[in-house]
Amino acid sequence: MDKVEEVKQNALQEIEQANDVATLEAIKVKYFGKKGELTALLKMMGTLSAEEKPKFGAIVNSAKEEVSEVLNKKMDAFAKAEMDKKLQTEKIDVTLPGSKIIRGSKHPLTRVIEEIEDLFVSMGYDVVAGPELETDEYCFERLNLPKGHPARDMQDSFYITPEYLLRTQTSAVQARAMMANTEKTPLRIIVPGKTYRREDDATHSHQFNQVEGLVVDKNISFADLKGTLEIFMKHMLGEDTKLRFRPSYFPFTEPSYEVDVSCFKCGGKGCNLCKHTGWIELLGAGIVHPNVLSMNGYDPNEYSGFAFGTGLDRLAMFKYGITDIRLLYENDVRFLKQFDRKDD
Ligand code: 2NM
Repeated sequence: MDKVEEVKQNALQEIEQANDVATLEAIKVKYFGKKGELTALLKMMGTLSAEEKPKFGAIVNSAKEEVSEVLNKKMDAFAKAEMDKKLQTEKIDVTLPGSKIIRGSKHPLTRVIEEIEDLFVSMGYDVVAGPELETDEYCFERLNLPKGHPARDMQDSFYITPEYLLRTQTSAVQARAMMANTEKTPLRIIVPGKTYRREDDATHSHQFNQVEGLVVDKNISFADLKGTLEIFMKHMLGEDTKLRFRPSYFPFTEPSYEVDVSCFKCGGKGCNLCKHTGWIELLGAGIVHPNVLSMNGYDPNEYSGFAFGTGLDRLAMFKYGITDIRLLYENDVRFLKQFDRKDD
């Protein structure tokens, strides 16, 4: 029993002198662990008589309880002190000014799209959107490209199933707009949006942006197309811009044209940008094929129309002097920051 009292006093003294949690943990192991001194005392009971056992057990247990209570109290005190210290040093002053977030800038493609939308809306057009995952029906069939048409080979497309593909051009939306207009009233729409083709280099991206326009009305002629594209290009590239129409082929228009603009770098004299021709090819256009009108519910004897399409990436590149199309899709802030404008 003297031994119990001695161990207890030693333990209490050590606890008293401990200055940190680690020391207290060590004391806990020293006295309460598997090979601890208080644990060892309990094990001694085996050597005692049946009469002595309960008495001795009670004394050891009361010593254990006393030591453990003092130990736990001191541990709690240390933990609290540590928490108080943390709360002090890690205090956050919510009234301090925040760190500045640098304002972003509009992507050059967004600028070009918005500029085009504003112009065409001012001329009475609607801006229309449609699905990027298209059906064969709207991407080809309703645009005068029946199955087996050689022009389908012109496009290397991303097919998802034999029926569904990522749209190769936004004209699919124009077919949708013609079908959706069940009253068959005149249409004036532009469709800006993402399109997809299987190509990828400095001038081609597998995903690119287009805008296509469609006007369907009575007595629409080539003059309307020419005047509209002139307004469009002068607005985008400068009032001095001239247009040149060359005959071409598209399945959805007849006649069809490739449209060149006079080089805005050299003014048509010839330079490296226009490959010394003075012209830059920028648009495709034409008079809507009568088959397209009738396949989408318009009577070609009553209505006529014009349509055009251009790549927004190319337009943005020319407008801002960007030399690699991939810069438009890399999201490099050093590139994007160059298009910051105060007027946004
Ligand atoms: C182009 C070039 C020429 C076009 C045709 C149609 C529609 F819906 F009327 F058939 N939409 N867009 C068209 C015509 C697009 O892009 C180079």
